[in-house]
Amino acid sequence: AERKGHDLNSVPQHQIIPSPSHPLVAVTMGSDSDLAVLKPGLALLQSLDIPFHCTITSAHRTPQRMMDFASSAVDNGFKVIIAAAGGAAHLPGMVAACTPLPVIGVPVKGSSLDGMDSLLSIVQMPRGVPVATVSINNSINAALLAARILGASDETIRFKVEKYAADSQEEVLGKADRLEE
Ligand code: RP5
Repeated sequence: AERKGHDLNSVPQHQIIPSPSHPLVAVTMGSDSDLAVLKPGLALLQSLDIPFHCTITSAHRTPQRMMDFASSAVDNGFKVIIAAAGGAAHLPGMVAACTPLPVIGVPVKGSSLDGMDSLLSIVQMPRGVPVATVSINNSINAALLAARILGASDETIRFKVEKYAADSQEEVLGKADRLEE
């Protein structure tokens, strides 16, 4: 697989950056306009030391590229796919149809319908082809779910997921303490 990832804030949106180790997570999106929504999740994957590959595959504008991406995902060594799309967001479902890997769908809020179009398009997959759907624009949860899936068979990643939860708890407890002072 092409390798890409890490500091996406500092590079042009399509540029590929070498990853130090083999990417476990493939992240795809229907358009470069989805990247801003994905960035927090990509940063989180990076902070968890989970290598990822990031690309654009539009289900309707580049259908062959999308199918090639999804159908080669296993052979390319990926374990989980995150797919983000907006509008009539068929990308996650189409990707899931072309791979046995777990697919996490991120509904992207577009300029109309407050993202409900994307949410319902992704969450309402008919039986037989599952897409694990996170809430609208919630790439953080997509990254964490990918980490949990990987963590089921990778102790190092599982520890990092547990540390993330512990840190979140500490943050809330700290806020509660300051509020009660
Ligand atoms: C979808 O259409 C993309 O996932 C994006 O969320 C939306 C708008 O795409 P652009 O018009 O910005 O390319 O396919």
